[in-house]
Amino acid sequence: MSVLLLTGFEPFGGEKVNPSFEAARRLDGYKKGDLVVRALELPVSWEQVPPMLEQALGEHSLSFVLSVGQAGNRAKMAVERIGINICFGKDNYDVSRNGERIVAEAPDGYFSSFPICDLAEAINKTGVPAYVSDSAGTYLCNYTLFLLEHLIRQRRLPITAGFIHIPYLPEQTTDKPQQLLPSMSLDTVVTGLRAAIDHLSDILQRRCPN
Ligand code: PCA
Repeated sequence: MSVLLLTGFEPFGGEKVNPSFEAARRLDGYKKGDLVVRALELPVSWEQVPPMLEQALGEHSLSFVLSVGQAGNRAKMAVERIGINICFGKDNYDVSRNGERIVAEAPDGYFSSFPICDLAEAINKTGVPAYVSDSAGTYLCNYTLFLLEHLIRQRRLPITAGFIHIPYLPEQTTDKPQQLLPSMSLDTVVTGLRAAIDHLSDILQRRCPN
């Protein structure tokens, strides 16, 4: 079996849940063809994420890393195109970044090594709205996508990676005053992520048919 590592984040910004890890947890152990999903929760921490990713990328039989994060202002699932070499904001552990490069000597950005347009289309086909996003921001989600692509290239790993931002859960919007605050149910998010995983499994099958 090949492994797809599915990461989600711990809650941040005063929220009690983060739908990204709730969804990843639901898909832990999901199998499609030769692919099995392993879920991992990442802390919203500038310092803890890099060693965790470095360790995770060493896992035997790893083919894909799909990272997921919450983006409360988005109405659709957003398949991210690029991770940029900049970090900004205060994390859950009171550690701040102020716009410095993530890796001093690395390029300005890395495109996701996933077939992002095909993934957005596969998600849309299941009836779950998705689009290709040109900015993952400058916080921990962008950081994770950038670092994954950096480490994969640096170590020449046979792994591809990508990032999907997801909206708030409906219950996360009840305490907020905005009238037009988008949300998506956990079932819908799980359906969309499963479609993306199934698509990646098909790619694997075509790569190594048996
Ligand atoms: N979203 C944040 C970090 C953790 C998460 O779920 C982001 O968009 O950067």
